[in-house]
Amino acid sequence: MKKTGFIIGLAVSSAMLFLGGPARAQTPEPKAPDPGYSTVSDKGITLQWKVEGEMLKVKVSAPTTGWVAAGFDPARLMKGANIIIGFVKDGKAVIRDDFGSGMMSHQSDLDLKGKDNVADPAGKEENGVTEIGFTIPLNSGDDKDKPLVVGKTYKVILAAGANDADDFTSRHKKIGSVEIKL
Ligand code: HEM
Ligand SMILES: [Ca+2]
Ligand SMILES: [Ca+2]
Repeated sequence: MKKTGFIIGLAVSSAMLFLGGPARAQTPEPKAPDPGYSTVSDKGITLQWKVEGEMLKVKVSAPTTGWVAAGFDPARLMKGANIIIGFVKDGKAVIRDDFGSGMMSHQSDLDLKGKDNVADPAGKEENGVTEIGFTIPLNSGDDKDKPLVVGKTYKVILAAGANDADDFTSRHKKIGSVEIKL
């Protein structure tokens, strides 16, 4: 009887070792920032950014299977912000260049007679977390974006939609606001 208990104990503890131990499984480490990127979070939404020449590389992530977004340099609430919004559907990132057309509304730059300046769209959805990645010009010359100057500080609004909201229209579940110094 004693021997069986010992063997079972041994089997369980080696299984735990194999799985990396119970403590690690229960408290996952927070995701380390990607190398070369600066990171800031608010309300569970994370913004990572990196200046590369004339371009800004950006990643936005949040615990949702719906859309995530960042709005650069708003005037008031959503108004005037260069909003980039996207989601991952069937493993593919769909990302749109928008503009805060009102305090509580946004439209695509294309619909506002501007240009879509989003390059390198990327994204993934893992364990209920969506991350989108994209590149935008620091100064696109489009008045539906906001020129960004290295060395200056900007307000960035962050937002995330509900689970499964793979669209550009359903209201946010979470809103955050951060400041970044480029
Ligand atoms: C996708 C469709 C969206 C709809 C229908 C929508 C709608 C609204 C509405 C009705 C409000 C005012 C009430 C409230 O606080 O909930 C609001 C506020 C706000 N929204 Fe949106 N929004 C959308 C997307 C976005 C996006 C993409 C962003 C930013 C990236 C954003 C950022 C904000 C911010 C910062 C506020 C102000 C919150 C405050 O300080 O009171 N929204 N939005
Ligand atoms: Ca644009
Ligand atoms: Ca824009």
